[in-house]
This record gives sequence, C-alpha cells and structure tokens, in this order.
Amino acid sequence: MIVKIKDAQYTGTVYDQLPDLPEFAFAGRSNVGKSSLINALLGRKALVRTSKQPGKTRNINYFRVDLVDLPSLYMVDLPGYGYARVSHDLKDAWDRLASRYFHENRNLRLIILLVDIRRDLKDEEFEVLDLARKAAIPAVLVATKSDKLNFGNKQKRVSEIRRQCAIEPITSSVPTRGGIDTIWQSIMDQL
Ligand SMILES: Nc1nc2c(ncn2[C@@H]2O[C@H](COP(=O)(O)OP(=O)(O)O)[C@@H](O)[C@H]2O)c(=O)[nH]1
Ligand SMILES: [Mg+2]
Repeated sequence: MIVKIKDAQYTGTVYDQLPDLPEFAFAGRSNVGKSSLINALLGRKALVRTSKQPGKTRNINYFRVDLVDLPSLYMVDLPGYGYARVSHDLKDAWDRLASRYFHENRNLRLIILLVDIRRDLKDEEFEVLDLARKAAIPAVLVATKSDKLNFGNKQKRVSEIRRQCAIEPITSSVPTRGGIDTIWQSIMDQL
C-alpha cells in the first residue's frame, strides 16, 4: 500500500454536521462493488457493509480516513442506482440527491465512478459523468471485478469501455488487490 492509514471510521451521513474535509465520492450501480472497493482501499474487511442491502444504502455515507503525513479525507459511499426495476420515484430521488451533492459541495475533489468490467456503460453512468463535468469535478472510471475475466477478455472489455466514454478505466479486483494503488494515486493527486 502506498499510503499509511492511521484510522478509518464511519462518521455519519450527508445530513449530519461533519467537519469540512476533502471528499472522494464513489458512485455506481448497486452490486458493482463500491463498498468492497472502499474496504479494500482502507485495508479493512468490513468497515463498509457489502452486498445487497438496498435499504441500507439509500443514504450518502461518510467514512473519515486519517492518513500518516497526509491530510484527512472522507470516502463517500453514494447510494447505488439501477435496481432491476427502478421506479421513477426512486430514480428521481437519486437524481435529486446526487445532483445536490455534486453541485452544493465545495469539498468534493473527485468522483470515482465504478462500472462492472463485464458491462457496458448505460444512461446512469453517462449521467454521473455529465453531472461531474457540469459541476467541474474531476472523475475517474474504475472497471471492477477484473478477476472475473481472463487477460484477453479483460483487454477487450477495457478497450470497449474506453471507446464508449473516451476515458481510460482503471481495472480493479478486490481479491487480487489489482488497481488499489492506482486508485490511491488518483486520490492523492486531488488531495
Ligand atoms: N470477484 C469479485 N467480486 C467482487 C469484487 N468486488 C465486489 N465483489 C462482490 O460483488 C458483490 C457486491 O459488492 P458490494 O461491494 O456490496 O457492491 P455495492 O453494492 O456496489 O456496494 C459482493 O458479493 C462482493 O463480494 C471484485 O473485485 N471481484
Ligand atoms: Mg454498498
């Protein structure tokens, strides 16, 4: 690991009065691996609750991270979108929450958008990229679960994703810790 973590803890939601710190937000559809990736970045097994608990992840959750010799920051777990049957109400609620979060937040330094390496980008991903662009927030794209593909297929999917959005994705894998250092580097570049 290229950074040393002093402490990492859940500190509350977007509705709590939290001290101002730089924020790094993780976005992506449900089950893409957001919580697992945050845990892997923090070297924790289960600080962030993983797997399908839709009710638990509707809020914007803040995890405070204290680093050795670097400023403290928040990793922000945005609610997953794209449930199998998204109701319009749920989609509208997500759009409002996300749009306010992106536009009314001076501490937001970077959007880390996750997409499953096996899936194509859909409207929701383009919406997130668009929100980031309009709010002038830098964004990186992470293609998750790369351990699910062999080398050749991984290359194919990476170029397909790059073609779809003109962004070079960072491939990640929680079990092999692939991509973790590169994602930390993108965070430190904006810290
Ligand atoms: N093989 C593999 N499985 C992963 C990876 N990341 C997450 N998962 C699994 O995908 C499922 C959803 O992960 P979770 O982190 O809860 O997704 P979230 O809904 O985006 O927060 C869980 O069963 C994880 O164990 C990965 O890099 N590789
Ligand atoms: Mg989650």
